[in-house]
Amino acid sequence: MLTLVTLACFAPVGVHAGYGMSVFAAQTSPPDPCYDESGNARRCIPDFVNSAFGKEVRASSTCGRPAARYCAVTEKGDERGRSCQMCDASDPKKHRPPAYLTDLHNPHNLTCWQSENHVQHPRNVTLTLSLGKKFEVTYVSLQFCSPRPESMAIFKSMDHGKTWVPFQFYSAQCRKMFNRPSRAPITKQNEQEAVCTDAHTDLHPLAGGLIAFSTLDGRPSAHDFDNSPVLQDWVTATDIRVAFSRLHTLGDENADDSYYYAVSDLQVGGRCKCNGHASRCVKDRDGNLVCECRHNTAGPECDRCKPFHYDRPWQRATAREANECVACNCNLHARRCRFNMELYKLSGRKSGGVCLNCRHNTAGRHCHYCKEGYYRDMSKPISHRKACKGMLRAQVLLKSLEGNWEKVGERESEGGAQEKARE
Ligand SMILES: *[C@@H]1O[C@H](CO)[C@@H](O)[C@H](O)[C@H]1NC(C)=O
Ligand SMILES: *[C@@H]1O[C@H](CO)[C@@H](O)[C@H](O)[C@H]1NC(C)=O
Ligand SMILES: [Ca+2]
Repeated sequence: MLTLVTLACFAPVGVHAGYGMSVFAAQTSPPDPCYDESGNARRCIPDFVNSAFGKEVRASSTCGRPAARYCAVTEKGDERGRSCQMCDASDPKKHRPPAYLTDLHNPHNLTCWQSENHVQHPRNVTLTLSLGKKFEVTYVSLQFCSPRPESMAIFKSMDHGKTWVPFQFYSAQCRKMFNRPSRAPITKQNEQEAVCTDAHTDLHPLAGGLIAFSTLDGRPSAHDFDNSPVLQDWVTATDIRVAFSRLHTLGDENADDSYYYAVSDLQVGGRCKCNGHASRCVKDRDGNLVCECRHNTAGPECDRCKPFHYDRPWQRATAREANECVACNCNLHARRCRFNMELYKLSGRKSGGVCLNCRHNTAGRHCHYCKEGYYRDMSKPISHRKACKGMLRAQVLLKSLEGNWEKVGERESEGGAQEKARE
């Protein structure tokens, strides 16, 4: 829990840290973290950020339209009281809009989003946040202005909101609400499964409570994340949804205006997902967030090799191995190539690129010899545009005759050698 709070404090700072540095950066262009001092590719990853910061959140219910009274329950010793105020969406002093979920979090001046009163089970209230691209999410946290919910769930989408899978459930009654056991252990067999816990579901504290879901906490392969495609997939999300399923009540159901959900801060801590091939994410021409891909990779998540770099299959970078994409070797005679798995395996997993449409009268997998009817000009390197020369018909004939004579010569000398050996 402590680490989560620390991370949460860092996140908004990171968002602003870039500005002061840019002047300096203009003078001495900073080294590219995706390459070492000798220019060799190495793994690089974007900064850890609160990816929810400043983003729009859609709330299925928000108070103040029409203006309505709400009453915070207070406790002093054994005495319970109510402190009532108005929520009015048309009054900037009294509104509690979803934008307050992701604004700058100032603990001395909390700004809270708030739902309508008493949207109670089986009805729910959802908050939906689009991250705009794939992120690797480390935690999702909520700080409440109301008591924490009796039951809630966190979901994620990996396809921009088309489908959703549960990330985590919280409930004082896991079995009844979500049909799951409480605090079920996570094993290697179910690392990609959401669990339900009854922790953090107390009515107390009445305000200021925190819910922090750490995506890797308690998952056995977390220490070997590099080698766990299951967990890499588990932490990947394009969208986050929080569903508040059930309110705590105090048994005085007629005091509807005492029960609502209110949250001062929603954070989604993580890194822009670039598979180890980019150190930052930027807006593209259409305003979409994309990785700034290095290592000859391309795609929104650097999830494929860029054109002409198909000599070995795409792979995620690891701490040990950058796994950069490698250009096909076509001796400057082709602009396109494709990957061939058979050849790759035959080469001992070194090279599988096959050049397409060799030009300049060349042929072969690497455009490394002259096509039929052309001969090699040995005064030029094979990568030269004129390394392969055309021949007249008569010359072709002569050339092939020459070849035959050479073969005859070879055979004769072989024969000679054999005879010598017999002697
Ligand atoms: C608290 O935040 C609100 C909303 O951002 C702002 O209008 C108000 O002036 C702030 N109050 C203080 C005391 O800083
Ligand atoms: C929330 O309520 C809506 C409308 O009743 C329902 O369609 C949706 O499935 C519910 N979501 C969750 C996560 O319970
Ligand atoms: Ca806030």
